[in-house]
Amino acid sequence: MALDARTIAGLAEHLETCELQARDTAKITDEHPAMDWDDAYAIQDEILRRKLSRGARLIGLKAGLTSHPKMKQMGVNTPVFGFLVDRFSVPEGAQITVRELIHPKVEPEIAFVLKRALKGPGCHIGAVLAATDFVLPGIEVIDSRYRDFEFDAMSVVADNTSASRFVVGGRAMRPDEVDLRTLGVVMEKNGEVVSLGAGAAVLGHPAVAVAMLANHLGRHGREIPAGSVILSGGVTEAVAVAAGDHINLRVQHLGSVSLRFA
Ligand code: OOG
Ligand code: MG
Repeated sequence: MALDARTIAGLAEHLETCELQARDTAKITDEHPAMDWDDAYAIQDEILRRKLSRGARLIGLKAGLTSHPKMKQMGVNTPVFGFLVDRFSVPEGAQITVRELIHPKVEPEIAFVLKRALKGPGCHIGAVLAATDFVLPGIEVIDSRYRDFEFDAMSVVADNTSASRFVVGGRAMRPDEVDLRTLGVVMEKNGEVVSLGAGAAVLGHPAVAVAMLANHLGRHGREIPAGSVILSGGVTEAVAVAAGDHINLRVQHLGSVSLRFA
């Protein structure tokens, strides 16, 4: 750790205030170039602690920057992990008020729901599939608190990996009923196809992202709890949205899920 506890608490407060007030900020490594990975995750943990102390519930976790299209788009080439609280979750077909956000983008994702906890180190694709109750389509709404989505890996980790809102829906299927690698993903904005991909875009198999998450948590003596929803990371580049937009995500065999922006 390069930062002291007060600096970490101050940065967490700053980033969370930006989130709650829909204001952007410069990336925090500009002012704290010595910041390391442990600091970045400690800031994220402190943001979670703040939310839990105000009554939020931890409902899931996310992996991000797990596909080449996403890594290339953001200029960051390491997967990152974040948390999902109840307030981020919106119902199928929900309307999201753009004014409450800074510069939202949407990404098509494969979501996992676990029936058993997963603990690293040594977690692998087989363990993930065995512990998965079902998979389903999800749209993640990301909203980096950093100006123009300009960040590096540590800054984005501190900012809870741009987590903002998400919806899961469609048809839930057991992981042995679908081939998650060849699963086709089609995202439409206002009826036009804006991104296309297949599950394999995420680290060769989206379950690998979940295994990496379990191994990441395992290094800190933590696990992915049973019942968690896990977003495995954008399959394609994220797409900017504005008031009036309608987003529909169709995933092969898993039906579709949609969101509106107003
Ligand atoms: C970071 C979050 C990335 C994903 O699915 O790749 C992410 C960002 O791009 O702002 O959630
Ligand atoms: Mg994402």
